[in-house]
Amino acid sequence: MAEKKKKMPRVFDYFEEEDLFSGGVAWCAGCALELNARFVGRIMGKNTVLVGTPSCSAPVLNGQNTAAWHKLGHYACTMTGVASSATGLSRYYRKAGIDANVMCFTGDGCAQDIGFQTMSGAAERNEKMIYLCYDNEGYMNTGVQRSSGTPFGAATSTTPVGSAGHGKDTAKKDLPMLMSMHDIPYVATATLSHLEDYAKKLQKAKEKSREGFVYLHVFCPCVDGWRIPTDSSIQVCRAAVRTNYFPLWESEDGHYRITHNVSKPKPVEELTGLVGKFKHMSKEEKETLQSMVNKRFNILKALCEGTQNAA
Ligand SMILES: Cc1ncc(C[n+]2csc(CCOP(=O)(O)OP(=O)(O)O)c2C)c(N)n1
Ligand code: SF4
Ligand SMILES: [Mg+2]
Repeated sequence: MAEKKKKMPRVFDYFEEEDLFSGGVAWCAGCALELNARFVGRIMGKNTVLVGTPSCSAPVLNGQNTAAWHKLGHYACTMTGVASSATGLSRYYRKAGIDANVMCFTGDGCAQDIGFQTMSGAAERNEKMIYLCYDNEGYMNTGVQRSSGTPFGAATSTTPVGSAGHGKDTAKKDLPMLMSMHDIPYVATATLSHLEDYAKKLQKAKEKSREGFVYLHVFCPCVDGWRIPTDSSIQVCRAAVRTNYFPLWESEDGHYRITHNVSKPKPVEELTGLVGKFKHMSKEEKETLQSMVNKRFNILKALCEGTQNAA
């Protein structure tokens, strides 16, 4: 008898899982980080320990006074040592025979800059853990300073628009690509407008973190720092994908694959027009940003083609 085909879960199925966060939490209205954390909790489940750092996620992950705001395990860590602390936790759980997902859950400022050294070290050692970076493209919790994840042209409190400058004048660090060069079992990008794609990647992350280091990079708009309306975060995520500003891809055991093909990419202006931090940009500056986006996407495409049939 033919074996019954396993039904793939659809995204709505995940919303039947328990929401592990309480109803009222200390994130700004419309913050993509809230949807992100709730979604991650639903898919990762209660046997997950989040290793968090000072950031916009900290007030919620830490809880208030004696009350917790979620039902996940949580270890509050320094920004510099998050991946080393997670290394200890992961090794301990395995030694004690405890089945747990150890997940660093940090902002871009930690992953791309302050905690980069220990993260890169843990990846090189192929520690069995997941590192999830929610990328809101700056140090939001301390007042919207630029990080190396801030894109070219964006206005922040340390790259202001005025007589001495016109937003950030260097490119955004391509951290997911950098992490994929560590030769780790799994790297993926995801965002909140494409939840089915994101869910699959979280499921895969769980499996692959039993083999070694997994890196997930999640595009996560900040309504306050980006100066966007509170009901527009998902629209901004979608525009980032449709313009190839933030392509959705994965690298599994060194095989790169675009997981959501955009047949006719829109000009990057479709994204910058929605976001206050880009509003001042001149035609030439937008062209520079567009050529940066094109260049990165061509590298990704070449990697996908080059590794498709590789052993
Ligand atoms: C070693 C260290 N440097 C600086 C800080 C101050 N600090 C606290 S939260 C924060 C912002 C973190 O930015 P990010 O990781 O991107 O998270 P977000 O606030 O954007 O969610 C900074 C710089 C710190 N706590 N530790
Ligand atoms: S400042 Fe930005 S990232 Fe932080 S809670 Fe508010 S909207 Fe979210
Ligand atoms: Mg940040």
